[in-house]
Amino acid sequence: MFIDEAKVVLKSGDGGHGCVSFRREKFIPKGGPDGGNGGKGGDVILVCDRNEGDLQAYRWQPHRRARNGAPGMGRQCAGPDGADLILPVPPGTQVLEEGTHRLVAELTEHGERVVLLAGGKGGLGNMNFKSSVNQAPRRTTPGYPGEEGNFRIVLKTIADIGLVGYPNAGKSTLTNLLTAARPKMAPYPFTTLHVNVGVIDYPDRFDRIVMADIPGLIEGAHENRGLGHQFLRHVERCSLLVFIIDMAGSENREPWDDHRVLERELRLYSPVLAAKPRIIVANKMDLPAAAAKLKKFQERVKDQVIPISCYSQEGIQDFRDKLWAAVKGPVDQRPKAPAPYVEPTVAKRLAKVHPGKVVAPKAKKAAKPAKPTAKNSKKVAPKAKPVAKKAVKVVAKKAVKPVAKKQPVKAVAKKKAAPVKKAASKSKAKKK
Ligand SMILES: Nc1nc2c(ncn2[C@@H]2O[C@H](COP(=O)(O)OP(=O)(O)OP(=O)(O)O)[C@@H](O)[C@H]2O)c(=O)[nH]1
Ligand SMILES: [Mg+2]
Repeated sequence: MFIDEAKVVLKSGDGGHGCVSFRREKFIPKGGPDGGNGGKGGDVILVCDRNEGDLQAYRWQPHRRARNGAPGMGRQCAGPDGADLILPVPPGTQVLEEGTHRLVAELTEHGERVVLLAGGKGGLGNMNFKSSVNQAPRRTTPGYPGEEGNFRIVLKTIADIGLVGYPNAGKSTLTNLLTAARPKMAPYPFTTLHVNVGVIDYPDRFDRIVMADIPGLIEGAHENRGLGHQFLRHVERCSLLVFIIDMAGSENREPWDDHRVLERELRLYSPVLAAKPRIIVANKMDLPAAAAKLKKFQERVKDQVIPISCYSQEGIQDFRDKLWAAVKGPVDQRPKAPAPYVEPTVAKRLAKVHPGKVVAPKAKKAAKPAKPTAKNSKKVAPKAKPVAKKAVKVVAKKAVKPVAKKQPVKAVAKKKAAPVKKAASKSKAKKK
């Protein structure tokens, strides 16, 4: 059984008491105080261990305590410290204070250590209180008590991708196909009853992507129908959600309805999850009804859809590559978070209150007619210009050219030629 939540009562060790003791040795009378200090109580330490799968151990053994420190001893010997209580937890574990729900610790990296409760300090033995005026002190201090607390340990799986979809959409089949994980797959709803984490290897890129397959969601999951929302916490940390949709509608549902319900259930679970970037995968494309439904789906849902078939393995390689680009590719090419959802009724009310802000589509409609007013005519001028130019050219060709070019040229030639002839006749007269 997969356990992802447990309530625990933890206590760190008490410190050991200080010791009252006096040195007693042959030929050494009144050897003085030699009572040692008490040992420190053990801490309660959480250690993140990737080999831990879930929190089962804490469900069956919720009361845990670290060892107390031992009391001090004679001959100035300190008591041994109490052993720490080491609690291994899987990556992605959160520790919340019971009652207040305050987040106390969060462990995500393998090997990470958090001291949850510190052990009590040991008390002082009487050797610490000797002085010139008190050479035989019988004074000691008691060890400090350890800390105690009630906690709720919650596991939120760490994965890059979370598969979200209706039961029987093919989430586990896809996980089986792409990763070495082997979740159970069968043609009945709720085959998967807990989270399965698989790793998609990209040996050519020397990298990998971690994928989480969670139980299917159904309409009303927020009212605890089906397995409810409880497993959605395991995809809260994912950087990308993959919606798996049965595009063939093999369960007598329409794929666009599935998509709408999934979106709604995510919104009702948490706005953070609803705002995560996502890609839509159309599965079961090998079935005859799928192609036509995909067309209709894309008319209704404008987001990009990746068609695949886990059965014929069509589109799987393309999907692998797109996953890589969406998770590890350049940041500007990754899918963007969807626009915040506004309920249609709220949108109507907002449009009334802020008419200028909310009505972007109406503003576009108003801009289309562009009546020929005085203002508009200026804007339209660039279109009118070429027409005007052509008209001018036509006029120039037809009417102006023959008249304007020929007549003035002849006139000028006559006027210029006349003075030359006159000048030539004058020079001839002078020579004579
Ligand atoms: N024809 C066809 N059947 C598929 C395809 N992918 C999955 N199936 C079948 O669909 C059924 C359900 O598949 P699962 O992978 O168990 O579905 P799931 O989404 O994990 O379902 P839950 O675990 O119940 O949420 C199985 O019988 C699969 O063989 C596909 O591409 N084509
Ligand atoms: Mg499954």
